Amino acid sequence: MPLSIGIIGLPNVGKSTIFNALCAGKAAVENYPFCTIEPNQGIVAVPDPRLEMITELSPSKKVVPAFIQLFDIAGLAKNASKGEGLGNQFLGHIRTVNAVAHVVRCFDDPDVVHVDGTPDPVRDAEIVETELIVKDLETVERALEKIEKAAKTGDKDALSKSEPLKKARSLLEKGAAIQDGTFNGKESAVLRELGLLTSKPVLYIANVDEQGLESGSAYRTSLEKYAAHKGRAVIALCGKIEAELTELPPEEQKEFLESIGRNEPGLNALVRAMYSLLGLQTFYTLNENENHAWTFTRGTSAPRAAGKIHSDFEKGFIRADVYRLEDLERYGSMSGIRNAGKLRSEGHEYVVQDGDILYFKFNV
Ligand SMILES: Nc1nc2c(ncn2[C@@H]2O[C@H](COP(=O)(O)OP(=O)(O)OP(=O)(O)O)[C@@H](O)[C@H]2O)c(=O)[nH]1
Ligand SMILES: [Mg+2]
Repeated sequence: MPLSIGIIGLPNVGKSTIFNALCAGKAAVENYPFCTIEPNQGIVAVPDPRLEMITELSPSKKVVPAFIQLFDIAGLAKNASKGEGLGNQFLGHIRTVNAVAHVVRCFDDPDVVHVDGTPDPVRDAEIVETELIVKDLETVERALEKIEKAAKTGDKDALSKSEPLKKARSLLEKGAAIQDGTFNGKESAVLRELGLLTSKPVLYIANVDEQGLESGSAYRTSLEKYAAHKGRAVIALCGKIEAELTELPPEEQKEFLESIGRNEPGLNALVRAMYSLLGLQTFYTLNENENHAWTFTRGTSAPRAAGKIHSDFEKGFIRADVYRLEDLERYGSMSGIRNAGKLRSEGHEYVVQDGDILYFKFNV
């Protein structure tokens, strides 16, 4: 399964609207015959202009993009961490995802009820974040209690976990997320076992109205300032417009986008931001049968990258021929690139770079 993002936020802010728009109209993707696996779970292709460009220059019968997995998580109310409503159960769903997209309402609409009367993006974001922090604090305290009991029996292993947990506790007590702290490798390993909610990378989605989209708004600006302060990204889009867009046939979609001065749906930028939030990069393989985008994390060696395609490729790895989209644009084909002396041949130690086009040579 691809890495996953959980869509979170207060109730009624547009999470499901955005989730459904993300999953709409992408049903026939190979390997994932149904985008929406369950009503609240979907697999989404990553819109990739590089893959499109590659396919224009070097057509193939099939094109396989990269994917991410999405979860639409029900709204978190104040005191969700205390088990109020269904909130507590949904906090559990956040535990299983790799990163979080936090939808914040930045639109006025008297027809859409806001849990606290009117939107206030910073207050609203903080309500949700506080719930996650309170829940984490509870988790850490429980773990510390266990450790103290074990330590009394002389369990050295338990004792070694105590310091990282205390460090996490004091961070959470200050109202900060685990993400905002600095933990070394050993400390992180201890915390990882607990699956803390605030340890996951966060991206904000400002759900704006048309004006907020075109020229910005006070709501949007306040969220952007808040996010910048935390070193997090914001993607602004209008859930309502995105949902309407998915209903249109491609031609009309294009016209509509042009009429609002855009060349692609806001969802495309959102999915790319999610992909990079997950720390993912892409390499490509191409031939006349299939142009394929493959997902990897920074620091992956050429043989490991080959292993993503087939374990035999990794076991029998000899070398990888490497080139870039720019080379393909310039010389037209891999043989053109080779003839120009621009094809690089890399060995076991090579660290794959985002955007590399690879051709593996291997023994079986
Ligand atoms: N005006 C306006 N309304 C929106 C927008 N996005 C969503 N809505 C409306 O807001 C209401 C709630 O949207 P949902 O997507 O169901 O909200 P949610 O966050 O999933 O809500 P819960 O799952 O109950 O927490 C619906 O009536 C939507 O039509 C938007 O961009 N503008
Ligand atoms: Mg919903």
